[in-house]
Amino acid sequence: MQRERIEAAGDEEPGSDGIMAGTVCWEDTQLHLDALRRSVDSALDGFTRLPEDCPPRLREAMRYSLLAEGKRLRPLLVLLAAEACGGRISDALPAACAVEMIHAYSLIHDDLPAMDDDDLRRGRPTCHRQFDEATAILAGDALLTLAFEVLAKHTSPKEKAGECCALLAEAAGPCRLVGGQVDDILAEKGGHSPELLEHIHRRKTGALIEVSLVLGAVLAGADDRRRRAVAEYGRCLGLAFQITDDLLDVEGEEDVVGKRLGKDQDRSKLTFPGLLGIDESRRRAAAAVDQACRAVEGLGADARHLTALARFIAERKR
Ligand code: GRG
Repeated sequence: MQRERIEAAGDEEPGSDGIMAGTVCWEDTQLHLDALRRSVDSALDGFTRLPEDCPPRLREAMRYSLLAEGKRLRPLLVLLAAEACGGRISDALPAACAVEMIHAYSLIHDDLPAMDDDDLRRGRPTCHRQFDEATAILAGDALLTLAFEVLAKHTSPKEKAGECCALLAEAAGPCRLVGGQVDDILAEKGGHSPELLEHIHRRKTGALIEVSLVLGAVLAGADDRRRRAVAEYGRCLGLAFQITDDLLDVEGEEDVVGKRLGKDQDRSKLTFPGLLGIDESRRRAAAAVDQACRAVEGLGADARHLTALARFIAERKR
């Protein structure tokens, strides 16, 4: 897995002639994202160098999952939204890390035997396989709570900390991330429709993606127009991301994606390709990306990297 590019496996650029986003081409966006990703990784490392009171095994499990090579999509979205709204990357970095911690916790718990029962994540044994189930559950719990500690203590400007905690809690809570996960599990028992599928994914996958953009906008002090624009971008991007994830489960390469594939079909899971077929799923992902790009058109050149990233999402290989 290479870290120099934004994890597009293989050498091809998204789109046959490269993506031009405003005045910037994909290579510029990649360089920018690489630099931002390094800042995120270094901040995540810093936030998880926990004091001696934290049992070493717990710290190790938290860091094992959190610092593994993920795409860092959500923290990048926090930072790019802040940038698109005229804010400072340094102000948005703690929120970016908090969102990645929530994401990592949700992956650890999703992989547990009681849920998806997966052995492989981010190209390595899942947390409960590497450690044990109890440690994995607790590492997830600890990342979830640490996310809010980081947000409450390190948000700048300080007056925004309460609003950011509330936004993130709502997105990760019973009506959105957790609720979407519950409905996804229940949907395995039947009642399939495209509307239900979209409703589940807007919460299970979309909520964290959308809130990432909103947090960036809030920290940049964006007005309502900008905030709505990036939120709409996030809503559309979340959908495109999930459809692509479902397509990768059918068409992807296991060693590139870094997790077991074909499992949605094995478990008759509700998926976009399963319900709509591959071609219609691709069409919907492309339409959602177009809609995402249109949503941030009014933000001008500051949103160019958001546009390029959206185009990449539907082309990703992992
Ligand atoms: C346990 C509360 C709870 C929620 C679990 C995250 C999740 C909800 C389920 C994971 C199952 C899944 C494949 C969801 C589809 C979208 C998704 C979250 C993919 C993983 O995110 P990436 O591709 O992963 O951004 P990396 O490793 O790159 O960060």
